[in-house]
Amino acid sequence: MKATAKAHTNIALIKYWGKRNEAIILPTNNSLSLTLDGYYTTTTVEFDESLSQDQFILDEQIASGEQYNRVTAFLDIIRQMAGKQLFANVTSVNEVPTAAGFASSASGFAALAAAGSKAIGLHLSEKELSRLTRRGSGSACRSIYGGFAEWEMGMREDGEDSYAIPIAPANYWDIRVAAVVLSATKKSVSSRAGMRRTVETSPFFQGWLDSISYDLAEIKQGIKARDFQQVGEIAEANCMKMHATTLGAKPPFTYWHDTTLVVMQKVWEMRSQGIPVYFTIDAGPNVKVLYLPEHEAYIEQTLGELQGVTDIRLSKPGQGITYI
Ligand code: 2P0
Repeated sequence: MKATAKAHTNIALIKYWGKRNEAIILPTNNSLSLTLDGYYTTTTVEFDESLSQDQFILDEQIASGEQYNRVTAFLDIIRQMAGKQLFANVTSVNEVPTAAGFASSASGFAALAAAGSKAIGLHLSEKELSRLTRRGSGSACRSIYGGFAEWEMGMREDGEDSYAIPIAPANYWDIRVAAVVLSATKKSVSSRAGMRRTVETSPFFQGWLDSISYDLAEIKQGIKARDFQQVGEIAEANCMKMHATTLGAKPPFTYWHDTTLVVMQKVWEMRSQGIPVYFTIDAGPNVKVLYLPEHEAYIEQTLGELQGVTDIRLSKPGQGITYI
């Protein structure tokens, strides 16, 4: 009744932005990501007949409130699948510095789903595990796989066909991601709230949706050909379109800070000098810069010199779920 699993976070190159069902987390579009080796969560789940409620310890602290509620709600799904009414001790350690601007929810729910389902005796395929993980946090369903993964939105309203599939493993192509950490205060609009507001009010949202199938086809072709320019161009353009939808929302908002634009402009400047480098940005101010290994030293130094940059963290493609 006990299992431990490790999962890495991922960065979306084609963004998940919009839900068609909030209760069971069904997206409005397919998304595609790269799993990263630098950031991960290790979680142990032990179901125990003597417990009268779940306990969740995150980074050696007893969790409560929203954090605790999301974990118990997710364990409820696992209990229901297994037909067992048992409570659990959950212990998680995050190697995802929140300051790096990566959501720990992706690695967190992927590790929880893997350890929890194994501990309770469910023998899930990767597809089933990804589908389960989606219920905790959408982007987490992509972290079941290493390397490139695509979350297929599915057509059904029960979510049975909404899960990630592997596109290419971690060792397929060594492309790198630098997380450029900016000195910024906590964001005022969460990704969940921002997504909802955009879907409900932004006239640009339909344009976003209409552009997805082209972006997906092009980026998959780029991955297949290991064409860095094609992958980078599409990823950067897709990120810009996602952020454009927030400007059309009511009330309008943006996740960018002044320093976000400084990094973006530096990336464009390096590119104009012939260095293949691109960026993507999630629901926050930090910028993730895509580059090839041979340009690592130059890019790290150039970005590190910018005002407002507090840290740069480098990552390679990472592995999918592992059991420990
Ligand atoms: C992504 N993001 O594809 C996109 C890009 C943010 C921008 O997935 O409500 O925390 O838990 O399903 O996964 C952030 O949203 O949302 C996210 P929920 P999640 O990575």
